[in-house]
Amino acid sequence: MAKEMSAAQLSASYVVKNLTINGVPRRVIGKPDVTLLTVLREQLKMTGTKRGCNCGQCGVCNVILNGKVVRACITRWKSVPEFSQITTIEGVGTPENLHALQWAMIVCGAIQCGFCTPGFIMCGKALLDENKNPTREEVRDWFGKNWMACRCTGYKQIVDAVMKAAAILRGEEKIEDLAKMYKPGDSVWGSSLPRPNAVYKATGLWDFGDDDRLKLPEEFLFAYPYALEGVRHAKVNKIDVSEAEKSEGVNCVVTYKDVFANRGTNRIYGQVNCASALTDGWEHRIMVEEGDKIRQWGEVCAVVVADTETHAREAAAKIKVDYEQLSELIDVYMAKKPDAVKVYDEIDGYDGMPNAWNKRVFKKGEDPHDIITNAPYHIDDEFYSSRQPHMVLEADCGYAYYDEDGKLTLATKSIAVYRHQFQIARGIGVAPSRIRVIQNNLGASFGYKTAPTNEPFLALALIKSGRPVYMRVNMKEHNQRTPKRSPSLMHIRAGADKNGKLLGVEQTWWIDHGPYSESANDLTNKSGQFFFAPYAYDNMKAVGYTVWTNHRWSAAFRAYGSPQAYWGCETAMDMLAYECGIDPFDFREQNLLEWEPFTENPRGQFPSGYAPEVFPLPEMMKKARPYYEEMKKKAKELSTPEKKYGVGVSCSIYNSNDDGADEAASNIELLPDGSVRVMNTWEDHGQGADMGCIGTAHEALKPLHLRPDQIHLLLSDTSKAPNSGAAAASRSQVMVGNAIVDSCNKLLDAMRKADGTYRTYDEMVAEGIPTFYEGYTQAKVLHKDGTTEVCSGNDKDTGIGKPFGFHMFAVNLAMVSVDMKTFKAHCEKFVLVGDVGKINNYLIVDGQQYGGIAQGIGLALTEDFLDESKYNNFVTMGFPYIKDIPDDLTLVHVETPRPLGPFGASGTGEMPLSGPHVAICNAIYAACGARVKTIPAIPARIKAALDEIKK
Ligand code: MCN
Ligand code: FES
Ligand code: FES
Repeated sequence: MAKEMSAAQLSASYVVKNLTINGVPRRVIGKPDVTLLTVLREQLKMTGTKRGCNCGQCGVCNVILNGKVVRACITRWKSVPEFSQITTIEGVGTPENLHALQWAMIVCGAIQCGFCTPGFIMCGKALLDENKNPTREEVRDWFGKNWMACRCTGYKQIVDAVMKAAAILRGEEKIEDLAKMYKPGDSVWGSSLPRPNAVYKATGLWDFGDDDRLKLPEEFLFAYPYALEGVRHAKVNKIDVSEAEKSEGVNCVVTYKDVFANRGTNRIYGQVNCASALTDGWEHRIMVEEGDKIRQWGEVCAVVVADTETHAREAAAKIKVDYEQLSELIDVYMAKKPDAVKVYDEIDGYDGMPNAWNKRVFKKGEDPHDIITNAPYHIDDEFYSSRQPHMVLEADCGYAYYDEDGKLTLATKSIAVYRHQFQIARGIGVAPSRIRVIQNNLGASFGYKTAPTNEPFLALALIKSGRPVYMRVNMKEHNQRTPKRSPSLMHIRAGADKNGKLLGVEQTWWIDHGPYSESANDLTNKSGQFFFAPYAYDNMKAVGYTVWTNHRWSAAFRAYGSPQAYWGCETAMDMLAYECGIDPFDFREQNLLEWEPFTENPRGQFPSGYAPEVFPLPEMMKKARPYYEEMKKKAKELSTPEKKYGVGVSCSIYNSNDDGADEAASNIELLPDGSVRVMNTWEDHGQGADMGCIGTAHEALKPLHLRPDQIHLLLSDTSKAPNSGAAAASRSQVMVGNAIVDSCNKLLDAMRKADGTYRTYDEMVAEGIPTFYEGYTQAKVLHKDGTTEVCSGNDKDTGIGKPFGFHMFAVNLAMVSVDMKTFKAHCEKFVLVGDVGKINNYLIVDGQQYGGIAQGIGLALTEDFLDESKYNNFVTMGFPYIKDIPDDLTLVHVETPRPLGPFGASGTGEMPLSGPHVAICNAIYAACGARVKTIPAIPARIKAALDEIKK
């Protein structure tokens, strides 16, 4: 009889299986307890199957196992039956021979960042294998049942794709017809041409950062950032890494001492750029220092560099940190109390800095206080917005190496490659010119990666070990450690006359920015810049504070600052409408800004004292009205005492360039075969930078009659492309777009002959004419006389300035049901009437807007980030799955040309997330009378608001 195996033998034992993978018979060995995902990715290098949550909550790891869709991340190797048939995305189709569903996903615009795409295709294929004639609701049920998560698309285009694929499989539509959609007519601009990278995302060939890891040269080591979890505020006495250094496989352990040894300051610059801030912006430590403090959960105490991830994590577990716990300020209510402990004090050289460290003031007309008090109708209330988590499906990862010029190269999820180069340089002790930042393909960001996350740790690990390094954290760590949306506490007063005309508005607001400044001034400003911005009034005062706390540090999140601003003022606007006894839609319409081009009338100007370049809201309201009336009728018909329906409205306006003096560059080169190469740093989160560049350059170069595939792109590498700024503030289409146009115009001017025809590459070279041109642009406002003025920031004491030259507009309509037993609200229908100027690509703009609405629904009803020990996975953070988002989403595009926009465009990315949450919560009120003043409107808050009425 065989002797029983020891524990050591067991852990070293392997299970061999004979399988058929994508039609190929294979013999594969694996440890019994590893997952199928680990075997596929790490061993077989089949990286089309992605690793996201790694705990069964997202579906990016789906494969088909013996005809059934399974999650490879929770399927143990030992439970995979011998002789199984496994299909992965690599076995579904290739770029040359796409499956119907892959085609459909591409042409329906169902692919944005593409991180979820292989998982959706596997799941959708499993459905279509069984049912070639599903209804839309059956498709939605199927994806719902399988917990399929997409953070980008809002799901509608994915369902469109499955329906289209089903029609193809039934023989009712032909793949050849879809293929034709890939061939544009004369114009790429204004078309629905699918983005070029969609085909690789649909076939699993698009490598994200963690896919790169498996294909890096073998010299790469693994770097793990060790953090003290569970402690938000503490004084650190000692960090002992001696045991970790001796641990198996460890190359070195990096601490703050190494940073100082490298003459780094150990600080990251927070870009506060304003006279009102009491910090110099250098308060953000890279690594925890002995004698200093921990100021938030998950501060990195050391980076362990080892031969494998397992060894790095094992060593990290041996690090000992001796600390003294301090009182934790977990929200702005606590931090603004007069006796609150200070987040910054003498320990860190910011002696005496109050927790409210930045003050912004906006004023118009007279002080409105008494005007509001004496107004026939007024409201006076407090509103609170949540710490919304970004919930990307790809956890933070990246790698570092020295390039061929000896530059310290960081390949990460950065969506601000030049900014990161500058932000971390002093801190790590390396000149910016010696740092190269490259953007990896990313599984979305939604703004968190405007902040440096792993970049300094990667750099320091590379410097100390002298070896190239890779770093990743798991999804739980990612959720706990990455920055979030800033909560805002707003006290708002507003008054109207007896006819419902807005007389004055007043606000004091407090932004909880966690412990670091990270562009906080721009964020804080938004609540002044857009305070009742759609409306006309004579008198306004708004005073805002940015406040330190010990909760998550904040960074950009799509729509940056405007969901907070509109949560306060568009709820207040709704409340005031009811006070006046006027329908909220009519109330908004009758109070719209009295705009005319270049007006000097303050009633036609934004709170910063300038008139926007266009003001399409009157026309948009007209377009929205029939939907509103129809939705109200429907809500009335559907309402029962058990389930009540209501319709809500909100208006929102958001900027489309970075605050103040924004600029961008883009270069172009004519190539020997007559094609061109466009070079810039329009970083791609998944929004579609490739198509944005191609659409814009194609239109600008129309006289050359290029095909889209003759426009090559070299993007987001600081050594190869000029600085186009961050892919933030929905600025890239306008800013990078204008720089692209400028470079194209210069090239065309150089190529143009006297007779109006164009020189070939050879002719240019023969005549000694350069083939390379630099494009540049600045954000500007246009004056009546046709001159322009470069944008400028807001005065700290009055708010006056011209921060933005481009704006986006939205009217949001939501129909919501409230279950009167469970108090659960559900968004049943959403209509977005939007104006983003002329549209470059409809597939993309539709996708951006559906996706933004879905995030707005999450913001309104489910998403939050409270205690990190609980709010660290998609389910507890309230991720909106397909059944949380209605299929009934309607987009109405109003395309008012922007005078200074490239071919009339403005941006679109953030517009759809500025105001939907308010329309939804206003609809809850319309349905059942519950006025929720804190988002998310979870059942307990709806119930509490109803109980309030009964009192
Ligand atoms: N576009 C267009 N026509 C217009 C305006 C824009 O076709 N009139 C297209 C552009 O070509 C681009 C897309 O729409 O492909 C977004 O353009 P723009 O509004 O200029 O925004 P950016 O390219 O600067 O992208 C950033 C923006 C922001 S700030 C966040 S946050 C965001 C977003 O876009 N994060 C996203 N969209 C996202 N989408 C996905 N899938 N993932 C993210 O992380
Ligand atoms: Fe497997 Fe998320 S469900 S990675
Ligand atoms: Fe679905 Fe980005 S496209 S997560």
